[in-house]
Amino acid sequence: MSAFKVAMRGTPLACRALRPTTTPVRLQSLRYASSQGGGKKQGGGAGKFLGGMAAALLGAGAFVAFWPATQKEVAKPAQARIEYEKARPRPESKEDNRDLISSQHLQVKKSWEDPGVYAWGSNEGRVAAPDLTDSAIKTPRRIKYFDGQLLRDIKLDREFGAAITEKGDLVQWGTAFSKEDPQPKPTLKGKDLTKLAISRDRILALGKNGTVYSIPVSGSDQASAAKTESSSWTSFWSSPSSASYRKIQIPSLGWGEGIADIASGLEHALILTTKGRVFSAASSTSDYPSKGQLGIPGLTWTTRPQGPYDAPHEISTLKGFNIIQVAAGDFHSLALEKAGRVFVFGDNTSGQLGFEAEREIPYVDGPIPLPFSKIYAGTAQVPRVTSIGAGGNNSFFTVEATKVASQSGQSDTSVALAPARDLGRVTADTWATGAGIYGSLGNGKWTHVTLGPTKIKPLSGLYEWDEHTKSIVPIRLARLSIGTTHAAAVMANETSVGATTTSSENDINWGADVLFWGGNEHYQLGTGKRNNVNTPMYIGPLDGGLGMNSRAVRVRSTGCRSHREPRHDLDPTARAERLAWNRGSSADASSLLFTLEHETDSEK
Ligand SMILES: *[C@@H]1O[C@H](CO)[C@@H](O)[C@H](O)[C@H]1NC(C)=O
Ligand SMILES: *[C@@H]1O[C@H](CO)[C@@H](O)[C@H](O)[C@H]1NC(C)=O
Ligand SMILES: *[C@@H]1O[C@H](CO)[C@@H](O)[C@H](O)[C@H]1NC(C)=O
Ligand SMILES: CC(=O)N[C@H]1CO[C@H](CO)[C@@H](O)[C@@H]1O
Repeated sequence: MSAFKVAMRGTPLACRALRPTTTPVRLQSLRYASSQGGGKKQGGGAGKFLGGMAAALLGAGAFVAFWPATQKEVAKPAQARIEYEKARPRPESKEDNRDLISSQHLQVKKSWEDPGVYAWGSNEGRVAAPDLTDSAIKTPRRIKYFDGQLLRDIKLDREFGAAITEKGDLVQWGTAFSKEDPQPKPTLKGKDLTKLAISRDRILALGKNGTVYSIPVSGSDQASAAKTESSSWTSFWSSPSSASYRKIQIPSLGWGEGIADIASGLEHALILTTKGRVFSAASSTSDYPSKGQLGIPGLTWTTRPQGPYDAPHEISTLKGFNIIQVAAGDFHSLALEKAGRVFVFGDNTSGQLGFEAEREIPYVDGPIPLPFSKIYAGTAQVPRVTSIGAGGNNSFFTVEATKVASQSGQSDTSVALAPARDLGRVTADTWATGAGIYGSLGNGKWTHVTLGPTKIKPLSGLYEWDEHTKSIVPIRLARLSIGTTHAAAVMANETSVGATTTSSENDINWGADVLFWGGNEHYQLGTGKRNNVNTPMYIGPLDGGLGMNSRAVRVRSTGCRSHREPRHDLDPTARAERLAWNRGSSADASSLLFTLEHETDSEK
């Protein structure tokens, strides 16, 4: 039921109906609180609804109503600090009016005009705020260095940060980069880099033409690389550049086969080719992977073949499967096949491989399929895994489940309950496995290990009304970003970025919802508090102020209309899309950025 109420959230009608008055604010926060308490009810649905309303409610300034998004910090609606607008001067223009009724609209506009990066969380390594010596940054704050910049990628560790600029250069900062001067600095330049993966002490960067570079995190190692790294490395040293790097040579690439993607854990990396093959490699200089995360049974430090120890090896068990995505946690790996099957390998001590309890095996050294069909048995739904994510000791899966008539022919009550019109209906679900003691499973529980995937209910079974097709559509996830103990998700659908000078003055822009959950001891969730959170929640607006919640902004450049002209000097080779999302929170910090999405061959 609540799902269908959610369906109304994106419609202009809903927006207009929700003019700032007290009543809806109260009602909604109560409703939300009760659905949280009910546990089994669609708490997420209600949350989503509230989230959707945020845009409309901003004028009322009732933003505090949002904080109850966790079970731990259930805010009493009565305590919600409802502030009313002081009598403001009459808005002079349509844009002023929009800014006034919606801080979402304002935020979308700001993100177009002043792109940049917001970071928060642990600052012990001068990562979240290189210019400050505070040990933690409690709420989103801009990293000044990136003001005005659109980035291609960014990854944060507790002691170092790495980003790729619009031009494809690598920028590094943090104390592990340089204790003396942790400020951001360009290091590897001119390689047209598009994507980053970080390990304990090395950065892997993927160039647009498919070259994979391995760069030491430490600036002094970069300077004296040839000396510090023993002879086995030297034969691969490339000609000197500002930062010493190695090219990772992928053996036996086929004709027309390139590198599509990279992912990394603390000690290992996965490399995906455009033909769906997967290679794994050691990626840290301090420890050789020993928990099966390479996916090659029998491959250890002592049995490894001659040559550079970080040479990639093809995972032969996956040969013949068309792998489209790879993901890596600290010590485990996931690979997603086009047909929707997922393979897991590596460390399983927290249950991060998702197997139901059969026997205790601390790790699995070759890929094994995770049977989601078993998990959906008896639901009259056929599951297909659509994306994977991993970080720390956790794994995440998004699944599309399609309603079908009972295949078994047995007495399956759910079929009897499903009217014919529901056949073919698609539900988008999100599942988590692994360590849950910090709340990173997002399932409302604090558990040490999982004995199989657990559904993140607030991110599952959501629907909304699609104005264009005039139908109810599932709300999917656009992206997941997984840190060591915390995670963030950007919801996929229904954003509004089309407000123009000719459309109604109530036609406002808004972005996609961003939710955060998990470990928070370094303030990495951005809530301003330190308590861990075990269910997805919104955080306050960027830059403080009168706003409601976290939204990502997604827009094609042609859709930008505002007082100040947005930047036009976008890299013409990039699809001119700007996104804001939390990405690359490898350790205890988070970032939200406005960035460029590149069209790579693999996406076509
Ligand atoms: C890829 O680009 C880099 C510089 O951008 C160049 O050094 C390298 O040779 C190129 N590799 C291939 C295979 O084209
Ligand atoms: C993975 O770990 C969980 C929790 O320890 C355990 O129940 C399960 O049997 C393990 N699975 C495998 C395949 O070893
Ligand atoms: C993850 O698992 C490893 C061992 O497999 C353990 O050393 C580490 O503390 C765990 N990390 C978290 C965040 O649970
Ligand atoms: C990612 C996603 O779910 N996108 C959907 C959003 O809604 C449109 C229709 O308006 C669909 O076509 C997209 O597939």
